[in-house]
Amino acid sequence: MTRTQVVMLLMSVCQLSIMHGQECPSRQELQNSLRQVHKLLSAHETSYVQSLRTLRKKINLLQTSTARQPAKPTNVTCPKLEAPANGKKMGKVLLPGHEVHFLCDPGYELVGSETRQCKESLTWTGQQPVCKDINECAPSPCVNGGTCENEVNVFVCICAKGWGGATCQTPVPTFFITITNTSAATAAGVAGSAGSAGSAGASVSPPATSSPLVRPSHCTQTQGTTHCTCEAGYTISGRDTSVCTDIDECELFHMGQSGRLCVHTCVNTPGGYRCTCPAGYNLTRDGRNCKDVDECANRQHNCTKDQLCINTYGGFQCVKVECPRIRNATYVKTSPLRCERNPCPVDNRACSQAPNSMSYHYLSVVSNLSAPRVMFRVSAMRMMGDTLRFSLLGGSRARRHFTVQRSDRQTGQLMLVSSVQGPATLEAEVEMSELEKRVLLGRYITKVTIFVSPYEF
Ligand SMILES: [Ca+2]
Ligand SMILES: [Ca+2]
Repeated sequence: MTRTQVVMLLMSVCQLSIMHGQECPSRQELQNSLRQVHKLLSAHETSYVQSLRTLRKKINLLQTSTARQPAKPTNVTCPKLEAPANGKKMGKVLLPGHEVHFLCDPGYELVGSETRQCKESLTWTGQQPVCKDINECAPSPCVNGGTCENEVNVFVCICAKGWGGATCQTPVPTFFITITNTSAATAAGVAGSAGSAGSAGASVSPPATSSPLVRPSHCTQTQGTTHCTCEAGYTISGRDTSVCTDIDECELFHMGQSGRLCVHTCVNTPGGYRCTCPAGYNLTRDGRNCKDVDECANRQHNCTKDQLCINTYGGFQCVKVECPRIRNATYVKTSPLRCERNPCPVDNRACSQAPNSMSYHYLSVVSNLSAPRVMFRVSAMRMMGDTLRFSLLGGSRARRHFTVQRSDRQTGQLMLVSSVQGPATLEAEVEMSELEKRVLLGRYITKVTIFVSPYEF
C-alpha cells in the first residue's frame, strides 16, 4: 500500500464521520487506524517478498535447464546446393519443405535427382545430379564401317572409303572398273599408255594428262582380260579405258538419299570435291554442313556498350533497348530487356491504363521455317485478377505472320502461321492484360523481334 493510499484511507475515515454527523476521529482513533494500516502493509510486504522469491527460484531453474540443453543450431536451412556442370539449378529457398529442381543444357542428360526437397532434419532428399553428355553415338548411327564421333548435341560420322552421307549410307563409287574381252588393239593401247609409249599397238593416243581432271588408268592383263582401275575420285568415261576423268561429285551427288551433298556450295576438285559456306559460317567436321559463327560469344562483333549483341544465323545484330515514350506515363529500365512504368499520380487514368511493363525478346531463326509453330510463350507469374487476356498488337502486318493463342489458363503463345523466306526481320507485340470483375488491373507487353537468316541453316 502506497503513501497516497494511506492518506486516502484516513481522509475517507474523516469523511465518513462527517457524513454521519460526527467530528473527525480522535487522536487515539487515528493512531489505531494507522497501526492497522501498518499491519496491512507488513502483510503485503511479506507476501510481495514471498512471490519475488518464488519468481527468482523459477528464473534460476530456467537458467540451469537452458544451460544444460545443447546449443540450438543457428542455421535452420539445408546446406546450399550447387548447379551441376552443364546444367541449371532452379529454386533458391533452402528452408525445410522447399524444393530445388535441376535441368541440363541441351545435349546433356540428367543422372541423379531431378528434384530435391529440404527435409526437417535439414538434409536434402535424393542424390546430387550430374549432367552427362548424351552419347549420340550410342545407337551406332554410322553404317558401312563409318566411325562415330560424339559431340555436344550431335554426332559426326567419319565414313570409310567408298561411303558418304550423314550416316555413311550412300555409296561413293571406288571406280574399280573391269573390262573383259576387249579387243587386243585397245588392250595393247592401254598397256602402252601405262608404260611403253613406243610399242606397236600404240594406236590410241596417250591421255592428255596436262589437265588435273584427267589421269591415266592403271591396267593389268591376265589371261586375255584387261582390268583397268582409276584412282579414287576418277572414273573411266566413254570407250577409252586408258583415260580416267575426274568425277564431278557436285553434279553426280547433288541430291543424294541423305539430302544435299553440301548444305551450301559444292566445289568440284580433281579427284574429290569440297563444300564451302557463306560468310558468317564455318564448315562442320563432316565437311558438308555449315555452322553459324557466334560473333557475340566470340567477341567478333562491333556493337557499342549501350547495345546488345544478338547472334543470328549467318551474322549478328546490335540492338538498343529503349523504354517506350508514352504521353502521361514514364518508364524505367529494370533489366537490359525490360522497362517498367513508374507509379502513376493518383486519379491519372491515362497513366494507369498505359502498359505496366514492356519486355523485349530477340529470336534468331533460319529461313523457310515450317509453320505453324510456337515461337514464344508469355506466362503470368502470379495472378491478381480473375481473368487474363492475350492479344496480338501491331495491326495487319503482324497478323500476316503471327497469331496469339492461349495454351493454358496463365499462358499465351505467339504462333508463326506462315513460313518466312529470309533475310527478314519480323516484329510482333503480345499483350497480356489482367482483369478483375472486368476492370483492367494491368497491361504487360512483350515485344518479340525475329531475325530470319538468308539461308535455311
Ligand atoms: Ca571431283
Ligand atoms: Ca552468327
